[in-house]
Amino acid sequence: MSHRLVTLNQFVVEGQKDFPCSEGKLTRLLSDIGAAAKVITREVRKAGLVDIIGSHGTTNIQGEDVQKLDIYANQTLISFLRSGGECAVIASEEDDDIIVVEDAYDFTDPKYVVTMDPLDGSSNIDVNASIGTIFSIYKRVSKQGKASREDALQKGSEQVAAGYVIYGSSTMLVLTTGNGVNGFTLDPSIGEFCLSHPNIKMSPEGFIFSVNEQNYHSFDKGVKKFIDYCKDEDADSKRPYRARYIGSLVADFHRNLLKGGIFMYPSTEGAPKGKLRLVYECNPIAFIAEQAGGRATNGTVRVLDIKPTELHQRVPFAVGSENLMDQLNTHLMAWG
Ligand code: P6P
Repeated sequence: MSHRLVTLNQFVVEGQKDFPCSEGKLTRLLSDIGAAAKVITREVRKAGLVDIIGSHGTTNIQGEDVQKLDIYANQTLISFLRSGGECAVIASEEDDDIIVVEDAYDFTDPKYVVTMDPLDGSSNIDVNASIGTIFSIYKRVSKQGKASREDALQKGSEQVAAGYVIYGSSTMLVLTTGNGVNGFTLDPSIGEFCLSHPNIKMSPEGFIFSVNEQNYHSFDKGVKKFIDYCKDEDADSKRPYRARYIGSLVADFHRNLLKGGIFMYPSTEGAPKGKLRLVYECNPIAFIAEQAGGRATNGTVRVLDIKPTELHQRVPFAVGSENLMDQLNTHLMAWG
């Protein structure tokens, strides 16, 4: 039986019935993000060619300024969000402070906040490893007038939607609006994100652990003991654990989402508060993980319960399948 092709926009419009008060504004906002992702895909796909037609920061043979891809991704998303009119304020990992979308106020009453990491893992571009765009959507909490920084400093539990785009062997947008997780693969032949992974669930039994063991020496004892547990060669029950680490959060998480596993970026000597950012990376990934049946903590508390105090605040991060999160917690409780 041929499967009905469902595009991202169709899926979100059909999902509007889950939001009784929906006026299509979230639909439009998600459509704007999807459109920006298509444009970013086009540039990412030819990144390898830049050296032929001019390296970053110079002009190419067309005389165009060749921008660093993460700056390009940031400007593309901001442009689509500004013109879409549904976003009151943007907080981007690429910008020091919030971007209040004032011109939207002239013709709409924008209700939403977007926080984003426009292109995470961009250091992997030169080696053609997968990279990603990560985003969260909140309802603004500021009442009237210009949106404020408080709008972007809400707890992750307040997210109305979150997603990421992974620019890998194909471009895929993974999205939750609070009713489960769905994956949409970009079909370049029609230029549409099509539903390819409906109702994604993270296996409650994962066996992949993903951590940069270069930092092992400076991990807390409980983290070391957990890693040793996963690697314990002498275990009577040969544990089928496997180590996988790409060094790109979206790629490492996406693999664990589909196959089960745990990703950790604990605090280290070089990053005592952790490396990953609560607002731009940990909250959206945590929301998706929980919606797929997984869990996400900073080692002690649920990530979505942490109240951000600064836009670029970093936190230690562990996200994954229930069994591995339980094992990590057991070792942290025993060893600290
Ligand atoms: P490390 C990429 O630079 C990034 O921000 C995340 O995507 C990734 O998970 C992490 O840093 C990798 O950091 O220290 O292991 O290279």
